[in-house]
Amino acid sequence: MFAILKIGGSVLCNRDIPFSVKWDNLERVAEEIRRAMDYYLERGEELKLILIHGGGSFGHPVARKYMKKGRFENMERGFWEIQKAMRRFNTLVIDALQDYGIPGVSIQPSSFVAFREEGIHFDTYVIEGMLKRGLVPVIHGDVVISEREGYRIFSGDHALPYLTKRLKPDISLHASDVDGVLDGEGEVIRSINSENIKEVVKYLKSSKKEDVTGGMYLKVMEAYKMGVKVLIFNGSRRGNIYRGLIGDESIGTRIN
Ligand code: IP8
Repeated sequence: MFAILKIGGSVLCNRDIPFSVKWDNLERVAEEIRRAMDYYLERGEELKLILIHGGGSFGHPVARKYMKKGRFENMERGFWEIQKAMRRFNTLVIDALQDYGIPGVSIQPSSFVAFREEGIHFDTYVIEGMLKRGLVPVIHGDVVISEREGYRIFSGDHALPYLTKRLKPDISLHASDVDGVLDGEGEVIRSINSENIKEVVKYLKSSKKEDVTGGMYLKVMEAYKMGVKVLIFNGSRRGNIYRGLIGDESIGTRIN
């Protein structure tokens, strides 16, 4: 089984308090990944995993400090400071994984990823080599250089579709703090496929809750176009990370 799992910053951090970790959730996520790895091992299989995490209350507050009218300023210091905040967060995540015997290793986008005119520049040779050797690359949202703007935020939401399209995992998992893609009544839409995609997109586009569904609309469209099985689910609920990794589709919305 080859899975790419993105864990939203809100699962691992208290959004309102800079540099604050939800320790219980972090430990639970590591424990559930361990359990999923053991599940496959017991069946003579292997879970190949790439983990992606967002900026949480580390990258975001620091990046905001250097953002003036939509552009980054004073980045001789800012690049260093944002990178450092994300390095701290990434180290905490990887330490939690290592505590459960999960061979997580750091992939720091600010060192080698860029936005170029033709698209994202992101060489995956090393990541693929790590996967072959049983390591778990842990990639995070970060600040990166950009050909047009000078600097830009490279989000977990850039990393997930990029790596999914390129590496074609068996499953691409989006764990955030919502239960899935919701319909007008607030119910989780269990499956999005060629039969209902038009209807779902029409609803997400027309919804008044711009901030939430604007993001969800893009996520759903992106996921649908990836041509890989995608699950969008709530990673703050106990057991869901484990269930997602073993392919239980009842935990949220399945796309494709
Ligand atoms: O939370 C943002 O990553 P995201 C990374 O996945 C920084 O959007 C540095 C703010």
